[in-house]
Amino acid sequence: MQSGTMWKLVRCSVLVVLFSRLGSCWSWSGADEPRDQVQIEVLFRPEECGRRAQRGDLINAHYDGFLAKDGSQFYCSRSDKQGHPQWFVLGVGQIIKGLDIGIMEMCAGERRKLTVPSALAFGEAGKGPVPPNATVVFEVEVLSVSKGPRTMEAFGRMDLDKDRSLNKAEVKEYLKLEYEKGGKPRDEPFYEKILADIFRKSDHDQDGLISAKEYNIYERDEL
Ligand SMILES: *[C@@H]1O[C@H](CO)[C@@H](O)[C@H](O)[C@H]1NC(C)=O
Ligand SMILES: [Ca+2]
Ligand SMILES: [Ca+2]
Repeated sequence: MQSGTMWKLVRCSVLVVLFSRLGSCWSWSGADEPRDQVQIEVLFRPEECGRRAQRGDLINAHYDGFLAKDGSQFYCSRSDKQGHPQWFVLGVGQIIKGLDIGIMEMCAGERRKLTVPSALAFGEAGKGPVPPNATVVFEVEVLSVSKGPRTMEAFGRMDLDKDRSLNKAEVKEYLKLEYEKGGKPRDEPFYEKILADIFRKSDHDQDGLISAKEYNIYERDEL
């Protein structure tokens, strides 16, 4: 008698697990998510929307990543990587494709919710906590949009000693000029953070210099 009750309990919890699995499967396949498009929902747009982000712009943003399937969070730029917002050049593959697409035209202060199919996110393999073929949702808040350094003309101007490569001092000088031109000079730690980010993403052989070739990678399909 007692073992019978026990068995019922076990069976019951197995069923509950089964049903909750099925439930999430159903909502998963039932949700009509396009496989090749980023769904963009504007959550907030400031009344004064300044420069709209374009390919090649230098963006500073916070983003949180969630699995569409169950809403669980897999990334938080407010706490991961020391919690400072991410610097990246838009539209050149420094971030996942879905973000490159979904952040276009955002202005400083704007917030968006981006639903990104796996093909434009972590693909068939998934990555870390993101399982294979997972649709992901990003909540993005853009903090600043500025003209990025990604033109050959800019490269020429940055390369003060004309040795066809950029060291940190040269890039920093350029950034300072750009921010001062925009009427927003910043403090040293600010520039150091951007520099570290730019070099981490662009100096592929880590020799402390961004060569014309390393720089050019981003230019290829702009020409
Ligand atoms: C992911 O999707 C591809 C293409 O639809 C499929 O071949 C593959 O089996 C899927 N992988 C998993 C783990 O579901
Ligand atoms: Ca140089
Ligand atoms: Ca290098």
